[in-house]
Amino acid sequence: LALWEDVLHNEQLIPEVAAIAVDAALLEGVLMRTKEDSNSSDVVNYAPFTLLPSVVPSTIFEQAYAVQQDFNLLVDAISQNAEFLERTLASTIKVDDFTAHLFKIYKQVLKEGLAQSVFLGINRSDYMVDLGADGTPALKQIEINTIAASFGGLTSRTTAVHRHILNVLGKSKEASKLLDNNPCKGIALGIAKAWELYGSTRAVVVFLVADTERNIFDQRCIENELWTRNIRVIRRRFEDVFEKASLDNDRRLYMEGQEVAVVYYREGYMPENYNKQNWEARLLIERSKAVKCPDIATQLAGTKKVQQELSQPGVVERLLPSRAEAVARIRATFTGLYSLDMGEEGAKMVAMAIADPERYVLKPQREGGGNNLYGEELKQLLEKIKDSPERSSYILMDKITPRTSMNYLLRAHSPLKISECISELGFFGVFIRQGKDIVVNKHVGHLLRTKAVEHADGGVAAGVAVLDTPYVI
Ligand code: GSH
Repeated sequence: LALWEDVLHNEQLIPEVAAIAVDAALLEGVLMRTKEDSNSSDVVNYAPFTLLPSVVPSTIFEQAYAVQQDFNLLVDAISQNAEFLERTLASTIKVDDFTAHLFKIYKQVLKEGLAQSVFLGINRSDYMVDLGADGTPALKQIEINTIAASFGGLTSRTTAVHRHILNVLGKSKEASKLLDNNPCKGIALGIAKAWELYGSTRAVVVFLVADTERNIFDQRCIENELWTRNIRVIRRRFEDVFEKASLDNDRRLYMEGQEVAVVYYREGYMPENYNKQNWEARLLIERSKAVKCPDIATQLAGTKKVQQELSQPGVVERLLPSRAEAVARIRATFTGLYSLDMGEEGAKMVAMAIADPERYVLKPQREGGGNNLYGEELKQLLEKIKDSPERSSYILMDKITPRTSMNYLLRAHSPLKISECISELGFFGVFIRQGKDIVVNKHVGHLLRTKAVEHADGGVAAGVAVLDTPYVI
């Protein structure tokens, strides 16, 4: 596991190789707008990445690969189960406005009846490798992202950068072992298939994006794959939808006169993305005949409260009846998850977490990273809300202890220094259902992200983690 020892401590070599690595990233298009540059469209830099690939045990990698199609099925099953969503989210929507708003739209479109029978899911299930008490590595799910699951584009280009670095270091044998990875293509093919099923060659795909997207190149990777298949893509904001979109009598969605086949959300996953008008725009899209990726039910299926409920005995079993093997593969990745709902059980968990805050992570119903609470902060918050219904807007999860490794995290505008790091492995899945028929259920690639141990929480978009490549052994 001390794989790159010879390189890591060679202080003369590192700056030279780092400069080569940065140019390789620029050449390959591993790009992002930095925080500093985000307001000027003509300033671009490399996306942060590790100097060296990180080790992932092959058993772990294969397990995560094998379970992805099961998770796709599970997310889809939840999205179709109104009774389950209603019951599971009942306590959450009383105290969490964001989930409540999503849920209101969900109920509204269900009542009206869905205009589209094609469903496109692009999911990313994220894991860490837990060492447990006896040091045996175990794959544990952190969360599943069902909306705006990012970095499939850039990660498709990162492997080439790490291959080049290893070649430069005289490690061509190791370079040859880095697995090919192209989630960008898989995601684009999923959108293309949904577009085809929509059935109008004139219709466009809308990428629903924010005003300024630092991660625009990741989005462009997918966008450009669609253009090469003669599928037209337009980028629009909720504001544009509010001002310029409309439905016809058949609930076909029109954007500035163009019919929309697919809406692919890269925005809309957190409360800050919405104001009154944006909620209206979201409702308009949900009511429409366009294929939504994800539809509102699938977004709700990705909430922390649902994740916690799934860990209860019998729940996954009931959602996926007669799929015992899939259920076992899914269950094997679960770590301890606990409800903080009002009542005796919840009160017991609150007390346990206050007594031993280092054992747990406190998670609100939020996406986008950087929202979780740990240690002293966790304790203080729980002490404050322990007798209030507000506590049910959170769930509690066992803290995972992954193995650490040393690496250099290369980030524009930051000094070069060695860091003790932990990694998070994600797998992308693409799922398409038309009515009752599963048209696509695929695993389309992986994403490894690495961050310094001092950051308990946060991904690449939040400015914490960096892109990495798994060295699978
Ligand atoms: N709007 C940006 C984009 O479209 O790339 C960011 C979207 C975002 O934060 N997505 C989350 C994610 O995949 C899931 S909701 N984050 C991974 C990371 O930041 O490392």
